[in-house]
Order: sequence, then C-alpha cells, then structure tokens
Amino acid sequence: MSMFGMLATMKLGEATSGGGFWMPENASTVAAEVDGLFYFINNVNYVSFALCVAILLFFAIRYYAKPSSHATFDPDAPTHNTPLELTWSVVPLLIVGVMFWLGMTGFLELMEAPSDSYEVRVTAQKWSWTFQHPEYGVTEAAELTVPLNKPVRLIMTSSDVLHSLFVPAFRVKNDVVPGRYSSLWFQATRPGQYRLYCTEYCGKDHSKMLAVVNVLPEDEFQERLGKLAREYEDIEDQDLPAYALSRLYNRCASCHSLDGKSGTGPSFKGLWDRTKKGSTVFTNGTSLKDLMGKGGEFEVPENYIRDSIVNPQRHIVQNYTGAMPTFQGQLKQRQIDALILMLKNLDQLVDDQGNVIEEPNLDNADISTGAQQ
Ligand code: HEC
Ligand SMILES: [Cu+2]
Repeated sequence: MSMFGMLATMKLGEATSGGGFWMPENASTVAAEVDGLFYFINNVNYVSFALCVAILLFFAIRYYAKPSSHATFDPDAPTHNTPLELTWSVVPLLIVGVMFWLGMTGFLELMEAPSDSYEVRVTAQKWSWTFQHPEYGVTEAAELTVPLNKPVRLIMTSSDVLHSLFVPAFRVKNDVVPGRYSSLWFQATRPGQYRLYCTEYCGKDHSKMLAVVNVLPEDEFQERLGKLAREYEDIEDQDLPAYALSRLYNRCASCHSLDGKSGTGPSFKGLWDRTKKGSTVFTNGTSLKDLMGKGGEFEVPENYIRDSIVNPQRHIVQNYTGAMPTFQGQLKQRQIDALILMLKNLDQLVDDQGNVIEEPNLDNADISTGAQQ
C-alpha cells in the first residue's frame, strides 16, 4: 500500500464511500488517497490555527502592559532560544515535507495510466461531450459507459475551446485542449452513475456541458457496448425517428430546441416544413429555394439536412453564426438518416411544448430519406 493509502486508512478523516462533509461520494481507487491527503492537510491547518490563536491569546494576556506600570527593560532577558527556534522551524518543515511527498507521489500516480487500461477517446465541444470506444466502434454522447474495477484511460481533445473534464466521485480532472491530446485515468470501484462536468468556463452554455459516467460490471459492460455497436443497424426503419430522438438528439440539444425557441442554432420545430418549402434564408442573402430542385445543389430537401450535419459551414442560416461543429465521421450514414427522419416526423414525436411523447404513433411516418448525395 502506498503512503497515501496508509494515511487514508489511518482515518485522518471521514473518507467513507458515501462522502463526507467536504467530499462527495467516492468511487475510484485513488479517491481514498486524495481524500486522505485532503483531510491530513485540513487537520494540520485546524491544529496550527488553534495553536497560533491559543499562544497569541496567552501572550496577549500574560504580557498585557497595565496603564500604571512603566515600561521597563530587563537587559538580561533572553533574546533568542536556539532549541525553541529549531523546533518551530524543523517541525513545520517536516510536516510540509510530508505534504509535498504525498502530493507528488499521488500526482505521479494520477499521471501514469496502467498499461492495460481500457481506452476511450473523448472529444469536447461547445457544449457537449462525445466518447468513442475504438474497441467496439461505438460513439456515446452525454453518457460514458465504463467497466467496473478496470483502469480506464481517457484520451481527450477539444474541437473548439479549452474545456476540462472532471468526475468528482473519482477525484480526477484534467484540461481538454484544442489541437492537442491530454489524458486522464481512473479505476471505478463501485457500479453506478456519476456526474461528469466541464470545469473550465467555455462560453454561454458551459453549465449545460454535463454527462454521466455509467459504471457497469465487466460482463454487463461488454453486453451494453456490443448492443450499442449494433444498435442503429438492428433498428427497423420505422423506429429510426424515435431512435434518433432518444439516442442522437442529445448531441444537438445544447443548440437546437424542440419547442420553437431559438438557441445557438434554430429550433428543430418547423425546420422540416421550412426546408421543404425552401424558405430558409442564408447570411449571404440567398435562400434555400435557389439551391433546390433539378440540377441544384440540393435536389431533394433531405440532402440539405444531410449537408447541414456534415458540412455545417457551407451555408449559414441567417441570424446565426457558424457555431455548429461537423458530425462528419461521428455519425454513421444510417444515424444521419435517422436524424433526417426525426426532423421530418417531429410533430409526431414531440408535443407543441417540445415534450417527448411517450408512445408516438408512427404508423404513417414518412421514412424516405431522399436520394443519397
Ligand atoms: C454548438 C451548437 C450546435 C450543435 C451541437 C448542433 N448544431 Fe445544428 N446548427 C447550429 C447553428 C448555429 C446553426 C445555424 C448556422 C448554420 O446553418 O450552420 C445550425 C444549423 C443546423 C441545421 C440547418 C438549420 C436550418 O434552419 O436550415 C440543421 C439541419 C442542423 N443544424 C442539424 C443539427 C443536428 C442534427 C445536430 C446534432 C447531431 C446539430 N445540428 C448540432 C448549431 C449547432
Ligand atoms: Cu466546456
């Protein structure tokens, strides 16, 4: 056991799995050590604070100059005391040395992922997280499924600005930087769902940049990822719109509402009608109508939607900016089709307020995705 672990088990604090006054629940192998060091430093602070105040009060009272007494100086009074000075220098030095040692070894432990770690690629973008599992060919959004009791290494990058990934229950955090890779590792010790935050202010909807870490026992984990890997293939065409709404829309939700309110991007409500009519106007003054029809850029309106998802910068809708990231390579063809069908059948999937209808009636759903580009 490392010194860190020893400290934690010495019960210097209340590092229980349910968390304590200072700390949230803990669910990773390093959490007890991090908490142990935190409580150690905290307790040293309490003791030294109490000691300083007590000595201060003692001297203030003991040597209080009464108004009647004249200040007299005793030329033989002690001016220094070597043992005393050594004590108050060496003891704190040792304590601070212990803090440094524990902090440094713990830091090094956090930096170096075990070589048999399960790898996940993380992409941060305003204002969502995507998690790719190369071993399974699965991309998750807003949810990260990981195996229990197995080291997991996140290899992270950002497609826009600086973000930071933080899972309080695991006591791990690292910056996610555009144009380079950073990494993080943890080993979850308890199954369950834990909050994942962005902890670097990254713009307007930073506070919505949340995800859940779903820790599953190894066999359930494999089953779940296997299922996710086949999910969009196995699904009936008829069910694609509902699939897109429940499984893919969370990647669009931070910018596109379902209730008609415009956000960073236009609301999805009414988008299909507008697209079909070609009434959408772009920042350069042209309208979608000019680009549609035989020989045009988009022969069918479905292709405009498809292009908006993979080439969002090509045509920018009036009153909006080019804030949309491309989903090229992140969504499979069939998933993009599913999104198109979701937009086409949105009226059947959500009510006027944008609330998801529990059991939508899609018997007459329009499930044609138009010609492929
Ligand atoms: C970071 C914010 C953001 C995210 C996330 C985002 N979009 Fe967008 N989207 C925009 C903005 C801004 C526009 C308008 C500018 C433009 O045309 O590119 C837009 C435009 C669109 C349009 C064209 C709208 C129109 O009125 O013609 C479609 C379709 C679209 N997005 C689909 C999606 C889908 C599907 C997703 C999720 C898979 C998604 N977007 C995710 C910001 C976003
Ligand atoms: Cu962020």
